[in-house]
Amino acid sequence: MSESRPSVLRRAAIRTLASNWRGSSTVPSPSLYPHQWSWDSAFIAIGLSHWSQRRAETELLSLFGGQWRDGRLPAIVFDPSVDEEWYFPGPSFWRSDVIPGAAPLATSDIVQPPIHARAALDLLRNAREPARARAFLQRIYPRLRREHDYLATRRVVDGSGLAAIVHPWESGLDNSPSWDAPLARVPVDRSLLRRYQRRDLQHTGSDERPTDDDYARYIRLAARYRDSGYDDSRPRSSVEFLVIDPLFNALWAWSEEALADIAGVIGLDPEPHLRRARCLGEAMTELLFDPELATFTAYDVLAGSRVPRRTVAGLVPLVLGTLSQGIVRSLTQQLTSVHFGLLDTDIAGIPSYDLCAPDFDGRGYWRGPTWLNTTWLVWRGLRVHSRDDLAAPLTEAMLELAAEAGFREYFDPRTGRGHGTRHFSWSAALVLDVVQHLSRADTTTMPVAEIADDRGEATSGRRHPRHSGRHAGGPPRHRRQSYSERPAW
Ligand code: 2M8
Repeated sequence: MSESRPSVLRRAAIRTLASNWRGSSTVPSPSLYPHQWSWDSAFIAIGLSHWSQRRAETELLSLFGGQWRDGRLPAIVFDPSVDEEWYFPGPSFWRSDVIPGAAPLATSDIVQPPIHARAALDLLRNAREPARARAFLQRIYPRLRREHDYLATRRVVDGSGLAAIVHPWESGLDNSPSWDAPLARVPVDRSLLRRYQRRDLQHTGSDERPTDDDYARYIRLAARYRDSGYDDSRPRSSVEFLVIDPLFNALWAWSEEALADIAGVIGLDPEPHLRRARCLGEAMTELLFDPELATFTAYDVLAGSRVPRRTVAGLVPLVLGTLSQGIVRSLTQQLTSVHFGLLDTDIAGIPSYDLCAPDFDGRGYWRGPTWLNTTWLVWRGLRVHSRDDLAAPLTEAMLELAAEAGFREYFDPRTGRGHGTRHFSWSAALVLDVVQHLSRADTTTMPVAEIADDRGEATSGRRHPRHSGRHAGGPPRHRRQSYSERPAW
């Protein structure tokens, strides 16, 4: 009898995660992204938790090894054994080593969407050894709380109650069309591209990456933030990009709800976290929901107005159980409309941008392609609101994309073709989560108190290598690799 598709995908996903493992963390991609990325690690840990509870814990703990004294959780923790030439901007650009209060490891200095508490809670839900998972939560809770407190004390702007991002990279959706208008006020200084060399184009085609003008602006914004000493209270007149993003804030609120559950599990008061989650949800509805577009949008703080673009970031707030019925209805209508085509059999997954927009680009990075992480977030949101009728086609779509194109970085929603880098970790990790969801009773919506004390042996039944320090072993080390067109399965 031939092996079922979920089982083939499960094995392939584990193989990808195992080969991208660097001893205490996982690289998003062995070629394009050879360090540890913040929100990637959260998705990866969720996938790992179905295979090796210990690795999943190590993944998150090693990420928090890069946390700064002020609670900031940097977007990248650099692997010191990887050549600086491999990835730009690397440690010598960010210079975290000269910042008082930075971590002893080299890190970048901007943040990424705060989904880590949610990942930590999923680790408990997926754990074969819940007692061990509870001890892990005890250990990581203070770090997660500090991550959120940094946002609450340093990033909330203008009494909005919501966190602002200071760089498009902080959104995770780097070249989203939502940033076009806010970025238009950032001058393009082409000399920066001579001074600093882009490395991404050595690994993938320029038509699948942000443009040179985008990069000139990214470098300028990052350098100005760095040169201010990463000062979140610098004068507004010197700030060129300040945006309140619905995905970022929704994940913060969703993680705050998770932190409430974690606090309960370890015998602490969940109420402050629940209160903050509620406030975030209400503030988002007030400031970011656009009744005309019937979706959440970004708010450009410097312009004092919303950015009227329909992107997947506007649909991710579905993860919040506290949204009003009216808003949930708007978002599900939006998803099934011609703009995102959820029930259209010719559209695969959730496109990152409005299919009807004149500048929709099916292979343009975050300007149209379907990504598995944002599709997975919408899938989780649909299940929060018991819309299994809409979640089911997404389950199928995510498996189909991976089975047909492999664990690519992203996919053209109209053709299902894979684009960007290969062997992409969060694609593998989240497919593993979806496969697991199919194969057993789903625990993600179960009250944490009902999680049994003992679910048997350690997840994989295998032993994993001893962690001999950070990022021991594995490619890439100072050399390029070539990869076959299709994955091996
Ligand atoms: C992409 O972002 C990095 C910069 O942080 C890059 O383009 O070099 C984004 O897709 C981001 O969301 C992701 O975390 C990162 C690593 O996968 O790559």
